[in-house]
Amino acid sequence: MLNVKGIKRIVGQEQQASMKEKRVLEDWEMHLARRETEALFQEQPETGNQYLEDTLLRSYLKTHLPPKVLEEVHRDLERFGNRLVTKIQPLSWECELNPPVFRQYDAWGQRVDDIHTCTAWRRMKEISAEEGLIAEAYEKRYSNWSRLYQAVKLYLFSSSSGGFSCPLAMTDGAAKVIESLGIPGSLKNAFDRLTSRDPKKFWTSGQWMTERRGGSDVANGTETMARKQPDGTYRLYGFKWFTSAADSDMALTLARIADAEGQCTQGSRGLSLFFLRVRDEEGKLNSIQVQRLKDKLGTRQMATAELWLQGARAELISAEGRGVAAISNMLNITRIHNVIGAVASMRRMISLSRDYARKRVAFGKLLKDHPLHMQTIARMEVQVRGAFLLLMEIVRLLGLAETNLASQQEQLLLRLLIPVAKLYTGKQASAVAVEAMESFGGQGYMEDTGLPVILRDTLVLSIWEGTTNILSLDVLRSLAKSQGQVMAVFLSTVQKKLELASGTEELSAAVQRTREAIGNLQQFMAAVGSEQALTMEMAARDFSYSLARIYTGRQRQESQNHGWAGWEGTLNPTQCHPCHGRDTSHCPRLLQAPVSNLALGTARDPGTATAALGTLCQALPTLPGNNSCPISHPALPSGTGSHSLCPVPPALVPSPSPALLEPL
Ligand code: MFK
Repeated sequence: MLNVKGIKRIVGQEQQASMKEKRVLEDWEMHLARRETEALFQEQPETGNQYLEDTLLRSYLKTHLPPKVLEEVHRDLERFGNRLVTKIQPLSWECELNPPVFRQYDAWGQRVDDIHTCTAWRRMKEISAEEGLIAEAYEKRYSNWSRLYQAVKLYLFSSSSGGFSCPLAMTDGAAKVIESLGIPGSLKNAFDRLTSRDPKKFWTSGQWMTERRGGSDVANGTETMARKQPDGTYRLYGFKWFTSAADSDMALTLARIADAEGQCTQGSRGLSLFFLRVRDEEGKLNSIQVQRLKDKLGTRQMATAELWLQGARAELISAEGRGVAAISNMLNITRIHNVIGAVASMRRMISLSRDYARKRVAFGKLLKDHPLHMQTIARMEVQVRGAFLLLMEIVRLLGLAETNLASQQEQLLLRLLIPVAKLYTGKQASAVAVEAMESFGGQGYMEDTGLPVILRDTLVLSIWEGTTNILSLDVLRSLAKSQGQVMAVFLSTVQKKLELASGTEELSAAVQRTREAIGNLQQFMAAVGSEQALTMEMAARDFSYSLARIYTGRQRQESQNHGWAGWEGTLNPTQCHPCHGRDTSHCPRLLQAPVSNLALGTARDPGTATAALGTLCQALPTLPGNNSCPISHPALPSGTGSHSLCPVPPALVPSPSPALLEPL
């Protein structure tokens, strides 16, 4: 009985317990259900007016532009910054969600080859004209500063453009080629349209260089043939394998002119440059068939197509056999646009990381209060600052060259810095985008945050417009063609600036380090001078990275020396009790504030904050196998890939070494 009673009691208790459990479970489920209807578990990172928030950009303009120009430019950029956040940014996302669609045949079997783009994409084209994103550089309202002003607008536009930066790059390149040819009468209409501010008139251009046999080896890969017509025009026959922004109005392209027997000269000397309209006035394709759209990893907003040229009518615009030399004007412009895209995507990722760090709580405090997180962002900030200053230097030199104000030395420097900057910032941007993505945790990996789009679009920057190795060889080409003069100008420019910076105490370690790097570079060049060209080719990438690091190191030192970003002392010894009255220069507690300020973009003096980042790392105990960088991060083992975060460049070593193989 007892047992039975006991059992009964147990059964009763179990029933009661399970009802209680059920109620708890129901409450819990209801609670979860309620939570599901709440808007967000985490706050979304956002950015405001990107011009107003970019302290380095604003202080650079303030220091460099003449006051009258600055006043007008500032007003326009502030307005443009607001337009970007409120109107253009939403269009950008629409472009991503509505990629171009290709329809080869209509319902009745007619071949139409229609590339349908979304309204947001077409609106981007109108906005580009309204904002004078190409016009600004050619109107030269501000003389040599017009090019820099245009580049700044493009930099702000780039990460909100939904991929429209690509057609703009090629449009700018085409306008540059036509301008460099003296705007012949037959190309006047095209030039006016490419540089128009009227959305109804504005044209974009393609740059069709890549064929089936390869994109880099243009000299041997180009099969397209040009047949002269009785009226002096040409008809082009060939297959263009990768034509970006295939919805453009016109294109510049390379082809081989066939003689009466149909024979063509092979190699680079057989290539000539042609202009063609993609469609006629009625919208009919110019004897071109669209084979298909490319299925790309990124830049999906933009139509890239394979095109059959089946007698496309074209106009020869270079001297016969001078096609590569003529299109190199376009290449140099699109490569600068590539640098703009790289700096812009780094800036965007860091701006979002920063905002997130101010909102996201983990382990009981905001991310911005975690020193390691701030150090990671600060290192990225050092990268983007160097890249930005390098970009500004290039567009400043380009502006001088385009207004006949550049000395021969400045022209040589420009020729060298374009491939150096393109190859270096392309790699930096991918590495920074990946690093920044991590700062959002799992959210960074979610498609609907838009962050993976930025990463995917960034990855192409080291590939198109010449891969890293091709650009490294272009650096060697510029050396060879100038018989070493570009290097002489490079070294004398850097050394002159170092002289100026050497009087500033905080910069002495950085200046010393840069001098060592230059010494190594000179030693390397002296040693390789007597070696085979193969040695130089093997070292071309490391060599180019060294040039980029030395030049950006110099630029950063200059920016600090001239206070391009303003200055207010950030180290206050009294804040640190344990250090009080002693040497505080390596105190992590004190250095943490400037590093956080650098990461959050609130540093009044980013140069000093960058130095603090280096000193902070210096204060950490050295791990075995470090990459012996005394400034940036001696605590990290070699091969971790973070060496280039160093505010001053590492030494060049002639043979490939793990520390130099990757920019990050
Ligand atoms: C957000 C950013 C958006 C960017 C938009 C991108 C849209 C995507 C469109 C594309 O991807 S189009 C494909 C891009 N393809 C390339 O970039 C080709 C890469 N290959 C090279 O750059 C090769 O180095 C090159 C084709 C130029 C080599 O050709 P060659 O015929 O072997 O060149 P060669 O014989 O060394 O040089 C011929 C002439 O051109 C020489 O002049 P001279 O005959 O007077 O001596 C060179 O000095 C000159 N040249 C070559 N590159 C130059 C240059 N001049 C100035 N600057 C340069 N970069």
